[in-house]
Amino acid sequence: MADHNTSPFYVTTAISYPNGRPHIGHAYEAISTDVIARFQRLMGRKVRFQTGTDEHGLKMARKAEEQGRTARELADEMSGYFREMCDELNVSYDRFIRTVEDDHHAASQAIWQRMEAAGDLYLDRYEGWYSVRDEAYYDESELTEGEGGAKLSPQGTPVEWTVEESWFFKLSKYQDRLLELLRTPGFLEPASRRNEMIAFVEQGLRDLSVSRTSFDWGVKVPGSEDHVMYVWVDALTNYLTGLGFPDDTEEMAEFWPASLHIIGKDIVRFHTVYWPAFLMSADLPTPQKVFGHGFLLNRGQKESKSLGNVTDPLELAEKFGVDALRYFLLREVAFGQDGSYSPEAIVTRANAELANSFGNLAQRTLSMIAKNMDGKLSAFDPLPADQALLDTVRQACAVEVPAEFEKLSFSVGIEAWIKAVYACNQYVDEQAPWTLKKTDPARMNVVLQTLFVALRDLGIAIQPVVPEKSANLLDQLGIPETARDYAALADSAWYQRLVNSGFVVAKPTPIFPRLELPEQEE
Ligand code: ME8
Repeated sequence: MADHNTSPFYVTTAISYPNGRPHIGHAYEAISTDVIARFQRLMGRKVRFQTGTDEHGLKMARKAEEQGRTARELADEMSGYFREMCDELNVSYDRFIRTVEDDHHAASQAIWQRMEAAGDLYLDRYEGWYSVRDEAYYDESELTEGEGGAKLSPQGTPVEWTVEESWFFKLSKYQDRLLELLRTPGFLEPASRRNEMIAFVEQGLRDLSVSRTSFDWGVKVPGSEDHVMYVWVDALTNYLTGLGFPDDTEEMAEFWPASLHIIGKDIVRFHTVYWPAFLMSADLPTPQKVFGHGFLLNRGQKESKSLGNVTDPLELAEKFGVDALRYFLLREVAFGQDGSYSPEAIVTRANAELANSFGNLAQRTLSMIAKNMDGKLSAFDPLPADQALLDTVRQACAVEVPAEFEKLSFSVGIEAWIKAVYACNQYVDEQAPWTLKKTDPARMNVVLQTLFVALRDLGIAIQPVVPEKSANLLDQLGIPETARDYAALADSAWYQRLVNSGFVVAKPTPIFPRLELPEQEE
């Protein structure tokens, strides 16, 4: 493999509002970020991966009030569902952060004090529009009109007129540095999201209200105890809290600035304008990259409680399997664009590619080796047709998949992988080892072992996407856990070592059973 980057890699998801249970969009973000974290680990990088819940603010306070309980009670219950979702979906986070935690309050107060020391905070009166659903301030000029003349945010959410004493952050001071950052290639991806942010900053930035006095569910402003911080100030700081900020920790030295913030397209402004400005003010380096993924739609429609089409991601995982769901989301949706899902689409994709192609290939190959060769492997000399297949598979697994995953083009990488699977299936059909069994057992031996080698490459390459199933396959192939990273693909001695170890292929257990479409629920 070509030289690759071995520097530490810090990746984060957005932290979700636990004002309700997690939905498919949350699952999508957690899974995609997990694929990135797993991929980078397998590329040999030291990875730190953080996710969690964003528990303060008016949205949480109001939802709790509606339900007649405290914000803390609501947060405690709902945050638990988010963590459970991550655990069930095999999301390999290093820390699941909750913004109610003490170290997070301390970190938020520390960044606040640094912004204050930089002379960037002043007390004034805020008069303007606020969307509780977006937890965002909007300029009059950004609003649109909804039914009955109601004013709506650019996200289509209601806004309310707000007047209160507030601390302000001198956002305007950072205009030029922000423009320079936004124009830095690779800082904000996909590139299609850049122009919008550049236009937003170019039109002139107003100072930002960064504290509230009309409610108290938040992090207290140091020295100004009747104020709580604007929820986005504390929320964004979570990325530092997890590394031990403000202490001079090893984690800060190693992992800050973050390599990659994964977020949805609706919160790009917070991550590429406000967040870098806070960091510049606090004299901390800005993140290397922010990627704004698209939205997931249910049969092309936004999910909402009123449409009654809200899907519980864990129900999907239970029906179809965690890895089938993960595979579907990464394969079907071009990362960065919006995508649509439905139970039929998941079943169709999983059956065609995982059950009938990859799973079937593994099942056929391993059962023939177990049955016709007593499970025994030996050194073999491939013919040109065998070598051609091995080269195709190796190219896809060791070159194309890593190159595309590195660029976050998961659907393209998986496409290269499934094409290699198809090439293997075509090879089995052409070589017909079941016929060779009678006519030329020595040749059958070579064909099946060629497929065994191909399966090992395919199993290694797809691990970030389907971690449980690929581990199961690699176990059945006798591949040691220490030899499953992308670098192992370049090791030419692995097969001989496996042969020497006396490993015997057992009768296989299917990895991807065929899925049935669920009964239509009325
Ligand atoms: O925005 N498809 O929290 P959140 C894909 N607390 N992604 C979606 C989605 C959908 N249908 N709906 C939401 C917040 N998301 C803040 C973040 S970060 C310091 C604070 C994404 O619970 C959304 O874009 O509303 C965001 O990245 C994440 O889910 C959490 O959304």
